[in-house]
Amino acid sequence: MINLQTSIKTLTFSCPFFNASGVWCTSEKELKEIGESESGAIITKSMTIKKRQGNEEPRLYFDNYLSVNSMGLPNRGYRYYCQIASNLKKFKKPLIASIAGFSFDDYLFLSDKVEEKDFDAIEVNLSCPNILGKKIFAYDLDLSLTILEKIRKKTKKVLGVKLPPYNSRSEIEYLAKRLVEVGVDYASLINSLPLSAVVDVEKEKLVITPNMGIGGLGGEGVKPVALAHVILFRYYSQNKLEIVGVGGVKSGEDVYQYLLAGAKAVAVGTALLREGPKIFFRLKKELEEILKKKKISYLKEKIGKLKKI
Ligand code: RRO
Repeated sequence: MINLQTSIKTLTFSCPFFNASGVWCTSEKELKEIGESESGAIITKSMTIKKRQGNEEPRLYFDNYLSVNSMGLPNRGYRYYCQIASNLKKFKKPLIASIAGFSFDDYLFLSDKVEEKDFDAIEVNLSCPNILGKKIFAYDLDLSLTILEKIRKKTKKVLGVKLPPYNSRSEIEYLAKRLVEVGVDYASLINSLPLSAVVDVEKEKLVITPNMGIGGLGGEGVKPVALAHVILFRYYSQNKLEIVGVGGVKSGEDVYQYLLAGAKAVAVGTALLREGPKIFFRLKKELEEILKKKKISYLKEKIGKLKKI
C-alpha cells in the first residue's frame, strides 16, 4: 500500500492535491463534485461581501496547454458559502474558504464571517489580477502583511495566503520571513500570471473580451515560474512556511515535482477545467505508479527532497 497523505498544520490531505480556487468551486453542486472526487481538500471560489456577476463573456479560454481568464471574481457572496459549508463537511476533507476584498476592511469583515462557520482554513486571496482599476494587493508587501497580521490575531483556523508571481528575490525573501513572523501557516504559490494575452489565428482576435482581452495565464508554461516560487519561499522562510504549489499541474509527475521542491500539496486549475473532477483519480493513479517504481511507501518522505545540483 502506498500512503499519499500529507498535512499542513491541522489539515490532513489523504491525497496531496485539490482544486485551485476559481475552478469548479463556485456553486454547491461543483463543490460537492470536488468533495466526491479523489481531491484531498475542497476550496471555494474567492468570495466577496456581495455576490458578483463578474466580467463580460467570453472571459475564459483554455486548450491543451494553457488557460487565460478575466473572470472578474464572479461568486455568490460570502453568505452563500457560509450557508453551504456545513453540507460540505460530510466529505471529511479540509474545507478552505478563499476570501477576496476590495479594501482592508473587506478582508477583516470576511475573515470574521467565515470564522464562525465550518471551514477548516481561510485562504486570503491577495492576488486577483482581473479587477480593472484595482492593483494586486500582494504587490504592496506591507499592506498585505498588515491585513494578514490583523486576520491572524482574530482567527484560530489555519491561515493561508494566495500570492501572485514576483520578479525579484529580495521581495520574496522579505515576504517569506515576514509571513512567518506574522504567523501565516501556508502560502499558495502562485496565482495566474497577470497581463497575458492569447490570439486566435482563425478569428484573428484575442480569445477573451474583458480588460482589452488581457487576463491571467494558467497552464503548463506557468509551472517553472511557480516551482521557483515554491523553492525560494521555502528557502527564505527556513522551511517554516508551508506551501501549496499552483501552476500547470496536469500529471502525477507534475505533483511529484512540486513535492520534491517542498510543496505539501498542489492545487489544479487549467487541467481541472479540461478534465473535470475525475482528473484527481488519474493524478492519484499516476502518483502511485511513480512511487511504486521508486519503491517509496510514504510520499511524505519525499517532500522537499530535491537533490543538490
Ligand atoms: O476571478 C478572477 O478573475 C480571478 C481571480 Br479572483 C484570481 O484570483 N485569479 C484569477 O486568475 N482570476
